[in-house]
Amino acid sequence: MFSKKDIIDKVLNRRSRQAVVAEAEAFAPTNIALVKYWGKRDSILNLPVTNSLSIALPTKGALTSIRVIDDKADIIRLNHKLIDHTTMFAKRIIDFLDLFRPHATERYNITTMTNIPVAAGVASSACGFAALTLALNGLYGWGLSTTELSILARLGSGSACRSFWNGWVEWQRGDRADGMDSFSVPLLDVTWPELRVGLLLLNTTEKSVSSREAMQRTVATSPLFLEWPQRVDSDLAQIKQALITRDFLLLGRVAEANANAMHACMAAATPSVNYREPATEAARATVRQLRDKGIPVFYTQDAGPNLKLLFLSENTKDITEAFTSIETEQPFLVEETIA
Ligand code: 2P0
Repeated sequence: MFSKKDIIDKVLNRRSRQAVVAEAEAFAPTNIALVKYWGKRDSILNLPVTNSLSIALPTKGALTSIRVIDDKADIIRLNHKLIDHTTMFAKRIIDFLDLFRPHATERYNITTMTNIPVAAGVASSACGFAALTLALNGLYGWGLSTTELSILARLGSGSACRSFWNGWVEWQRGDRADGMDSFSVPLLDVTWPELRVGLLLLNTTEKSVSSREAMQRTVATSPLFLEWPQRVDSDLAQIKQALITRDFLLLGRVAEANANAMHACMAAATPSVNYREPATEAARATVRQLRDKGIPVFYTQDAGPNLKLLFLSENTKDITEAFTSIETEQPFLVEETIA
């Protein structure tokens, strides 16, 4: 068994932990998995049972700045608000920073601005830990590769290892016990300018069961989880095929089925986990009705009640009429990031 510190030492390989700038700032986009990461083979190092595949939302994410301070405690701000150290949000950040402090008394001021809801199943921890890892890399001048950054961010939150690129990204599970081969790679040559991802925020309050807890419960108790790895292999192959052939119906159908299978796995856990709320069910039904009318639209859902819709630019009007509150993202049109 390896500890997180073992992995940090391997990746940093005696690099200095002396700040080279007064303050470092970095942005990371959030990512939405179309083939989900659900289940760990090592819950300390966040090593997954399977590969997963995501699409980045280039204008949605986290902008994080970090500086060393002469203080007794870290100062953590989220969207200008000071965060209490007793919260899970602060605890996870402090635990992550503990891995990097050059000495136990080094303290940081961390400011994060995000334009997505936190802990509502919209991958806030993914972009948050990726941005923080990038900011640390800048603060200490490590000059790490994106592969190395991906490995480090994974120690904060698994899905964060996919948040270092725009476009399609595959997290390769790896086989090694130390996880040095478990990082993400971008599928650089596959763009799809007409693709749209709609964020349907139905309830943005913090979820009652964390994805971490839900994942552990699924692996430990869900009989359906036995079939999950094989399912992912097949879904990944089909989605990659859909990307190569620009087959939107195949992409959408497989992504929706993969999300449904993940939610079925957690529903079969003991105690059962259910992130679907009445508004989620209603929105899923509307998606199906639109399809019945010949409009190609599909949903995916993560560890929260909100949906992400997949559709093509030619159907934007139909979708925004059916879902008036939807926020439509263009994954392959990189605009200004958040200020
Ligand atoms: C994903 N999710 O692939 C899946 C689908 C939620 C549903 O990755 O424990 O916050 O920090 O490794 O990355 C959310 O889980 O979990 C997630 P940890 P994480 O996007």
